[in-house]
Amino acid sequence: MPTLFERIIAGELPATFIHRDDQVVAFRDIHPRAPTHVLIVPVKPIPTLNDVTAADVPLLGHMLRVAAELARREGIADDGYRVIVNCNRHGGQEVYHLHLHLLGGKPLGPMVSV
Ligand code: DGP
Repeated sequence: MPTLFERIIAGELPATFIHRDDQVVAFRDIHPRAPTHVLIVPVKPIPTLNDVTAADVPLLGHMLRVAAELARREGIADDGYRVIVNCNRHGGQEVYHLHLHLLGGKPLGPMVSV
């Protein structure tokens, strides 16, 4: 079964894309938690951060560079932003296709609410 994000990448489901290259896409989150809320998603469907291998290290570095470039393009780089990876149940992961959340555009408050 393809993941939800594989279906978005394939164009089977709609999304607002702001970046696409041979390794990574980025599109706006359907339920934005901040004025800028973008998901940076590898084309390769790695389920969780736990599944990353040594071979994926360049891909993860590329994802972070894309996040920083998109932050600049979104105009949030200087004020600052947050990049999040949720992993598994306690991390609140909903979609089991690795992704970065890029959040910004307002003060984001404490890192974790307890
Ligand atoms: P996570 O909890 O880290 O797995 O985050 C999954 C995010 O994916 C969540 O913030 C909502 C977003 N999302 C879920 N379904 C869709 C969708 O169909 N389109 C878009 N653009 N985002 C989605």
